[in-house]
Amino acid sequence: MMSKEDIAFLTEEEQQEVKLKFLGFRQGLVGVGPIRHLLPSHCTAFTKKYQNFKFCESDVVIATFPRSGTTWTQEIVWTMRNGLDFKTASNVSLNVRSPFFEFDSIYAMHKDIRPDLVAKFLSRHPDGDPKTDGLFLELAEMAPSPRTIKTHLPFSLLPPDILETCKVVYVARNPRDVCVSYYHHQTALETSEFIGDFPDFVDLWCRDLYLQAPFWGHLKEALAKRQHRNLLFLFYEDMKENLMRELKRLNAFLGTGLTEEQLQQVAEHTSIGQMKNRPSVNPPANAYTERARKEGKQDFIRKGTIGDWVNYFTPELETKFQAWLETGGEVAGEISFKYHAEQADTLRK
Ligand code: PPS
Repeated sequence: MMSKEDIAFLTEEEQQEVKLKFLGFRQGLVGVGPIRHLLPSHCTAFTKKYQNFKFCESDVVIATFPRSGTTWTQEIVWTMRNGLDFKTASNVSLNVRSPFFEFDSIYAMHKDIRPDLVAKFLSRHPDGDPKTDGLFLELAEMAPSPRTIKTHLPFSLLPPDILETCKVVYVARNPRDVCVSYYHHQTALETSEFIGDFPDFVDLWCRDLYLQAPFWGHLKEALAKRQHRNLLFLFYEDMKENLMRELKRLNAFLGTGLTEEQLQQVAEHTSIGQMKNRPSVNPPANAYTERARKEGKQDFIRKGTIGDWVNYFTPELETKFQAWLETGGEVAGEISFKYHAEQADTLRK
C-alpha cells in the first residue's frame, strides 16, 4: 500500500461529479503519486506492487497516455519481436500477448472478470481473491519472454530504475485528438461507462477529472527522460505520416534486425483496416456497454486519423480547450504537436 501522503483525494463535489458521469467508477477516483494520476480508488491495493515489479532486460514497455496509439504500437512491437508470427497474432488476444500492466486498478470492481482468467488464477492460488490479489499483474509477470507490456502509468508510478533495466517505447499524440478518442472510448467501454456528452467530457478534461489524468504531467515526466538510451519517443502523427520511417527507428532501437520487406509486412499487418477486423486486437463484445452494443459503437479501434477533433470542437469548446492547452507551459512549448494531417510532414522540434 502507498502511504497516505502519496494519495490525493478529490473534493466531495468532484467525487460526486465523477460518480454521476462515469457509471463504471462507483467507488470514485483517487490521485496517486506526484502528478496525482487518477485511478479508481481500489488501485491503492496495487500501486506499491507496480513500483516493485521486477522488469528484466528483455522486456519492452509500451508507455503512453491513453488513446495515443498504444494498441497500434503494441501490435507492431509484438510482431517485430516475435518473428512476424502472424498466426499467433491472429489467434491469441493482444491482452495476453502484451498484457495491460495496471488493469487490476482499472476494471470495474462491480463487474465479473472473465471466467477463464479467474479459473486459471484460482488454479494457481486456490485461496486467492482474483479481484484484490492482482490477477492482471500476474498475467504481465507470466507473459512469455520476450515480454511486451502495455502501461498508461506515468514514470513516477513505475519502478524508478525501469530505464536502467529494460527498454521503453513512449508514444505521444496531440491532445485534441486524444480528447475526442478518449470521449468515445470512455463512453463505449463498460469499465468507465461515461454518460455525458462531448462538452461534458471536455469540461472534465480541462479540470483533469478523468481516468488516468493529467495529460501534461504524464508527458512532462516522459520528456524529462527523452534522451535516455533506453527510451524511444514516438509520435502518433509521425507514425501516420511515414510508418516505414518510424518502423526503421523501432527496428534499430529494439535490435530486431528486420529487412525492409519484413517491415513492409509489419506495416500491412498493423494497418488500421487490418487491425479493425482482427478480433484478437479488439475487446470482446461484453467489454462494451449495452448501449454501445445496441448502437453498434464497438469501436475501440475507431478512425485512426489526425485531426478528427475539428468535427467535435465548437468555438466555445475551442476557447475552453485553448485555455487548458496554455496550462501545458514549458512542456507544451517543448513539443509542437501536429493537429492536422497536412502539417504532419513538417520538421518537429
Ligand atoms: S487505449 O485504449 O488507451 O489503449 O487506446 P490507444 O490504442 O492508445 O489509442 C486508440 C487510438 O489509436 C487508433 N488506432 C490506430 N490508428 C492508426 N493505425 C492503427 N493501426 C490503429 N490502431 C488503433 C484508434 O483508432 C484510436 O484513435 P481514434 O482517434 O479514436 O480513432
